[in-house]
Amino acid sequence: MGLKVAVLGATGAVGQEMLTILEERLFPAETVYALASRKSVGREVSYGDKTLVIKDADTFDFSTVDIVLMSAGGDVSREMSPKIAKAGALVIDNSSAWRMDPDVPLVVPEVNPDTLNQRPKKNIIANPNCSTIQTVVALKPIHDAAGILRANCSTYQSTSGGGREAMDELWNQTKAIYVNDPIEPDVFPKQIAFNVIPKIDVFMEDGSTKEEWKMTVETKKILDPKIKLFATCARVPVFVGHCVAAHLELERELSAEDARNLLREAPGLMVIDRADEDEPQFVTPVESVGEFATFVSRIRNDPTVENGLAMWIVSDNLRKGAALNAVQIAEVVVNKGWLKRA
Ligand code: 11C
Repeated sequence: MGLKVAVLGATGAVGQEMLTILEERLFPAETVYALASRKSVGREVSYGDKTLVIKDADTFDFSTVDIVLMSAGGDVSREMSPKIAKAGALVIDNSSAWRMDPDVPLVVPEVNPDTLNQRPKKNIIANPNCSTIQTVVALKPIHDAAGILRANCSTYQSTSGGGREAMDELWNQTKAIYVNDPIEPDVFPKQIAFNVIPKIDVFMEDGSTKEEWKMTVETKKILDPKIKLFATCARVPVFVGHCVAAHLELERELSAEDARNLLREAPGLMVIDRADEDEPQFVTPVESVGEFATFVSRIRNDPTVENGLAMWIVSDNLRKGAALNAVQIAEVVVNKGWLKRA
């Protein structure tokens, strides 16, 4: 018998990608339910060539499904995930609510699949933050080969990381500027059109933002607690696709050419890197949209530190940074045979 799957938060940008990717990757679902808050009940969303009608997440009977992909924000997840898990469905949650809970695995299947050697105690698995996911996918092969001591990362994050309203704000401000209308920032703290904002999420006590903190603590949990990672995260006027400029200090020397070859062989990565004025090759966010891969370009040795290596990492934040990673986790779970109807 096939699986019964629910996508909670199905009207959001990530929820819709979850439905698309479940269908694209032929996830073995017999039935897929699209759930959201009461105000969206009755709306329609696409699942391949089918149309699903949104049901009310508050009244849905979760004992009837095997797995729930959640993208409904931290507050909803904190309240609902334990109830869903208790009803018997395994939760894969895209919010930050459970990521640092020691009893909840934080998983990127290409990086730490071993964390799923046992069924999670709480029946909840956490999906990391989008900029963390693409960073650790690219850092993992380098860390295995040469040991990363320190990573200094600058991010250039698209507006879709902030959801549909954030994308709309970029669109509306861009139009307003062309017709000389006033700009009124709402989702973002300052004008996003034709601008760059070095603040994503709230400020913490030490002056870093929560997005920067997430990159540090999540990388430690997923890849290696010994890695020292410092980040500056900025929002750029791009709709989809996040970029990370990572500057690494390694334990052992690794040439840019050897790094390129390692990354070419590693799962989930595609190296597009040619520093040749006649035929330059590097990836920008626009080219990453709709792709499964995380792209690595501009791989160079950094002579200003011992064993320095720099790279430019680009990924579709709604896919590998969110929905795809969640579906990949679900695929691992199916292969483990943990789901009652599998
Ligand atoms: C952004 N990275 O681009 C955020 C979105 O912790 O899952 C994802 C927030 C999270 O704004």
